[in-house]
Amino acid sequence: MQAKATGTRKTSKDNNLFSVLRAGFPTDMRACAVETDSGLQYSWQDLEDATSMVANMLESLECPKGARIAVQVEKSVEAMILYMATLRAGFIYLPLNTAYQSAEMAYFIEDAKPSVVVCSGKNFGWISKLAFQCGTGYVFTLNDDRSGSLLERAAQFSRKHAIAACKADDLAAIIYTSGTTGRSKGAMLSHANLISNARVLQQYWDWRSAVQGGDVLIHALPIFHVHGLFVAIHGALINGSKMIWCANFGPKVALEKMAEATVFMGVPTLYVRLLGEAGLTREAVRNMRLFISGSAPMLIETFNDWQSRTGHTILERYGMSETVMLTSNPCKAQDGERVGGTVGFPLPGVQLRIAGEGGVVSGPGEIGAIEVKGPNVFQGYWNMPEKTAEEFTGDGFFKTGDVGHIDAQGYVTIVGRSKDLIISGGYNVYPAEIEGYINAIAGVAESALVGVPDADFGEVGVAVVVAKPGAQLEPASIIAQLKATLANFKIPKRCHVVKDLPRNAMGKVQKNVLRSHYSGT
Ligand code: MLC
Ligand code: AMP
Repeated sequence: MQAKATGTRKTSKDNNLFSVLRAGFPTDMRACAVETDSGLQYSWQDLEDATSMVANMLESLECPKGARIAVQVEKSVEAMILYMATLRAGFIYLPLNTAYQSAEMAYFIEDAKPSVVVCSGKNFGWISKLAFQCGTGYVFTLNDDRSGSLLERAAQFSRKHAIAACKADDLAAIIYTSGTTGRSKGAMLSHANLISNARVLQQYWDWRSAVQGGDVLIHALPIFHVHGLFVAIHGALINGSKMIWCANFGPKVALEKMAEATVFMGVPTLYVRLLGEAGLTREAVRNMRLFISGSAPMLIETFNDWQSRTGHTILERYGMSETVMLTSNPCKAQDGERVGGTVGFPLPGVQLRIAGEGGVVSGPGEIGAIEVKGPNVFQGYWNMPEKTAEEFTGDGFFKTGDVGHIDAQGYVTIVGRSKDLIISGGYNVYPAEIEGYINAIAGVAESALVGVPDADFGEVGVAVVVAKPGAQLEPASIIAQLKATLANFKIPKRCHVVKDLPRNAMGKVQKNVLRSHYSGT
């Protein structure tokens, strides 16, 4: 595992990520902190009051130190307030994708054993049953219209709250990422991990204070993954910058909001969809300072089209759940140019190296496994010490599972992945998990899921399935059965039933053969 930073054992409220974000709030607490696409306004004082009330409420439950607060709710400002309040009270936030269905939720709840679960009112019946069976003490509801038992209960609590003291390496959040074996792993991120990354990005992306004209962020991403939850929210809060809050991404609304905003963050699909809008012109984005893309590879055509349509050069950056942000193309001219197809330089404090067959490679352009070390690198996988140990080198570098190279100027390019992973519209889909579900369908002998290029989502899954002797399989029925069980983004967009799967001399399925055969089908 990675070496621990010094001073991590001291307990102080200054180690709490919430303190650091709170210190960024502007002096004028009446100013607008968040404006929603439905016209609601929240001042900085509203955030201070509401996070205090929810934090007091959470503390009143007398959960043990290190308790997990698992949350599966639709995007709302109140959901962000719940995240901030969890930090404020010193508990561990565990966000869950709203697309997860019961089998997926059962796994997370059984694995993480949260003390508190917060879900949408419409899911209370089945989620509370699951949670209480696993020993969860409290299940609250929170809806995107500000109704639900969480806020009703919090309304009875004080607007004053003393931020919980913690150690720097105490956990702030657990982010589940699927695994190549099909079992999701909870990446444990400490307050220090998240604080270091938020501070580095504030500097590197040159966030402007109110005095410098004041950045305004369009927040259009989901808030259960690193990109929307940490990179976007922390970026705005630590800088005291207003957020324009979109409950869902819609290219028309996002484009309209650009007249009042300066920063936009998106996965490549969001840029592809914005490029589909005739209204995307230089004039429409004249107020914008910075467009940031990440979470998935961006096609060079998208990068170039954006430049010619808007006059702006997208800043591509690279990160992951286990490490938050690792590299970024330059923001300020003095740091260099933004080069399309690359993910830029390692961020200040991040060590990034390329490991080849015989050890660390030194020559520019040599391709190998990307390994990283730094104050942003996570504390390990929840309840999986052996898996954690496997993912670190002897000298404390984390093996990202991404493959790339570094050029003579120091720009990092990702060329592929050693992990069998499909990234679709910025969501990760692990073939092993989906194949497990397909193989469990009656009449299926075996299957393979491969990622093929897609103009909208970048990559989408295609399932190739072999039937047991005598069994009749219908692709539509396979898809329908998967839809009944799995999160929607994991569903293969197409399914083919074949006689057998191509294998190499070792008997291993040749996914590259399937990928090229089914591309464009
Ligand atoms: C939705 N669908 C998807 C999908 N999203 N299928 C594959 N991949 C996806 N990402 C399904 C829907 O269920 C629907 O299926 C069909 O595709 C069309 O849906 P849609 O209406 O077009 O989808 P939409 O709701 O508009 O969502 C698309 C999207 C969303 C791109 C806005 O996927 C999204 O917000 N992605 C961002 C993910 C993200 O934040 N990633 C960050 C991870 S952090 P059907 O069958 O019902 O029609 C990370 C680290 C880092 O990676 O570096 O940042
Ligand atoms: P997640 O597990 O959801 O955090 O996804 C992290 C993975 O997304 C990384 O390991 C990369 O494979 C991929 N990724 C993130 N940013 C980029 C990027 N800018 N370009 C290519 N891949 C990226």
